[in-house]
Amino acid sequence: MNFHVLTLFPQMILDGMNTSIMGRAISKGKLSVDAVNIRDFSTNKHMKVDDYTYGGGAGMLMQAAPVCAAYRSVEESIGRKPRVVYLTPQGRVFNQQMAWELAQEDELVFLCGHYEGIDERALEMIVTDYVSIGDYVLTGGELPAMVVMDAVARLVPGVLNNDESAQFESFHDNLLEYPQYTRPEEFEGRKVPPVLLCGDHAKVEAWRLEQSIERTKSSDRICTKSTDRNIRKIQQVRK
Ligand code: 6GU
Repeated sequence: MNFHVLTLFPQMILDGMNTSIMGRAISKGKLSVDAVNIRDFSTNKHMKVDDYTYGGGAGMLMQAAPVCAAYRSVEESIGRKPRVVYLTPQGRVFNQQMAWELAQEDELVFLCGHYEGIDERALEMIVTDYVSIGDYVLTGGELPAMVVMDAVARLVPGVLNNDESAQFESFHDNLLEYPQYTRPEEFEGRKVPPVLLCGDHAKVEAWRLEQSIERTKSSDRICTKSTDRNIRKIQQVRK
């Protein structure tokens, strides 16, 4: 998977993505992250990329020309038209299904806006997907782009090792994670749930599933179309 990020702050992307699991995946050649500085495509003698909005109002807008030129440099380097994700509070709210869909691509372009946004004509010309990461306002699209890239990258084969990927397999899909414990058995008076020490694997699995379902039900999130199947599974173990 090759990520191309169009941004005024390339260092933020490179620093954020060359760390931990993403950094390891880049070293292994499973991922690449290319940060394209939109300012490099300004034709203004002061390298200006923004201007006042027609019709008035506060704030500056990123101009169409440098944004389109930065995009075209990527299109040229990969030799075809890729999907272009524009990070904006006006977009579709990102979720795991969107992560799976984006993970099917070989190349993804992320467009990060700043100031009050980007000239609508550039968006019409190049953007294929408008994505938000939630209902709150951030100062720019770089953090949202990194959030989306992290969620997509961990679905790319070879990015996670076996231990890291085992925890999101099989019927635990669509459920929140169960609570987990490591040594010691008692910490400041709080004991590990005894079922986890009983050695009965089926019992442990049933308890974890039950905890997952409780957590999912008491949250206002995640579609639980697998819940009925999971409840039957717990009942089977109890029989
Ligand atoms: Cl994608 N951009 C900005 N600026 N703020 C956000 C966002 C995106 N998603 C949530 N808040």
